[in-house]
Amino acid sequence: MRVDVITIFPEMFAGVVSTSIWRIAQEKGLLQVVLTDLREYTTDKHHKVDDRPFGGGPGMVLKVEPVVRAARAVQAQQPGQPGRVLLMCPQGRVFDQALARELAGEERLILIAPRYEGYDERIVEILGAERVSIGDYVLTGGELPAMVVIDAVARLQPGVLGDEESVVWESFGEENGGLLEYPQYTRPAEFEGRSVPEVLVSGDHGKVERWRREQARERTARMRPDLIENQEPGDGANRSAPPER
Ligand code: 9D3
Repeated sequence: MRVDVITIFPEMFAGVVSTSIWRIAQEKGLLQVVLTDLREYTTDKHHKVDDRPFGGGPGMVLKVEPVVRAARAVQAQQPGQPGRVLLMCPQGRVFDQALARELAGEERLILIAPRYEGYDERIVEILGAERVSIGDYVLTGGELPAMVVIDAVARLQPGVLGDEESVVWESFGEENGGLLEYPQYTRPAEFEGRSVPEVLVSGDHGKVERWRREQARERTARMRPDLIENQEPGDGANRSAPPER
């Protein structure tokens, strides 16, 4: 999979792309992250990527020409495979595991990470871009959201994680049957007067299994009741459908 990122801050991605799973995925040839500096696609002498909004109002707006030129330039590097264009945007479809899985099946993604208060709407129209948000909180730009999307998609590429984890993912559709994780403990068995739950050291695997299922259900009901409400009894699938945007 090739992921292009169009950004005015490529240096923000440098540490992440060269670390951990991303580096391993790239070394194995499973993932190629290509950073493109938007400023290189400006045509004016001041390399302006933003301008004041028509009609007035506060803030600056990302200009259409450099973004469209940059996207077409990276698309031309792999003719016949334009790729899905994602525009990181607070008003977008909220990113979740279902979208991560959908995107993981693509050969090519082009992520546009804007700064500023907004962007020229023609970027969406011309590039056929899909708006993607990572949740309901306000950040200073689309760079971190782009990294979140790449991270979630990269770990779903076959071969990126160990076999064990990918098999779990395939058989359940959702990790842990759509529930939150059960609590875990490791050595020492006692620390500052706190012991690990007796059942975990009992050696009774059936009992451990039942305890974990119950803990996962109880935790999910308490901390994320929305995950339980959307569950079809028995199968662990989460069928909540986000609204079309
Ligand atoms: C005044 C309206 N603001 C929207 C809530 C303007 C605005 C604030 C912050 C526009 C862009 C930004 C920067 N954020 C992103 O570019 C962004 C984002 C986010 O802030 N939260 C969650 N997902 C995303 S994806 C891109």
